[in-house]
Amino acid sequence: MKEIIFVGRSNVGKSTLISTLTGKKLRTGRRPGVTRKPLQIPYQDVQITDMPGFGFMSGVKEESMDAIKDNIVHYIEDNAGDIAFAVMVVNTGSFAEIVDRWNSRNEIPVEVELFEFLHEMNIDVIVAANKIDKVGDVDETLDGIAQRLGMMPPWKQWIDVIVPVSAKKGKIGELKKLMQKKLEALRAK
Ligand SMILES: Nc1nc2c(ncn2[C@@H]2O[C@H](COP(=O)(O)OP(=O)(O)O)[C@@H](O)[C@H]2O)c(=O)[nH]1
Ligand SMILES: [Mg+2]
Repeated sequence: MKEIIFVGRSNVGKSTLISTLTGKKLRTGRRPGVTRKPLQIPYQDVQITDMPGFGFMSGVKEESMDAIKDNIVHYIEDNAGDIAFAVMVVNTGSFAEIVDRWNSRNEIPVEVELFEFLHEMNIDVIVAANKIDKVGDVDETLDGIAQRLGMMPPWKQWIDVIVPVSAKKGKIGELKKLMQKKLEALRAK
């Protein structure tokens, strides 16, 4: 069966977003790292896979965080043929700061690495810019995300890639539409 993978840093709202999309209750929480193993949830004629969150988690050793990243990469490599597309969920308000912090240490931010890896694997990516309810200047912030992912601002040039959402407030209409468009293209193949 075809699947849509949801990836992203811990605590960005992946599980909340999937719950809002599917109507199925998933464990969400303030405590990062609740989702450790890929979790499959039926969605229309495909399945959604809630991937473990990567990045810093309090109480989790650095080796375990690397292991989680390796698991995600292996999962994608092993299942590439079945992956219809990916939804990369980001916390809109903190994305730029986190990416800049990594860059200043001359390290590639995990989300940038993953975004590029998915493209190398020929997997289409939707960037769900979540927690938009907490952002003041939406356009400026989304421009900053686009630019850091290698897409020339303004972000409005990339409305088929970047979609602002608020999983918590149930504002996910545009994401649903974009997912639908991709699923229909897939069915028509
Ligand atoms: N303000 C706000 N909070 C959100 C939103 N989506 C999720 N959250 C909160 O972010 C926290 C982490 O959510 P969760 O779905 O567990 O993140 P995950 O680790 O990526 O699966 C929870 O406290 C959610 O209620 C959103 O759109 N806006
Ligand atoms: Mg989760």
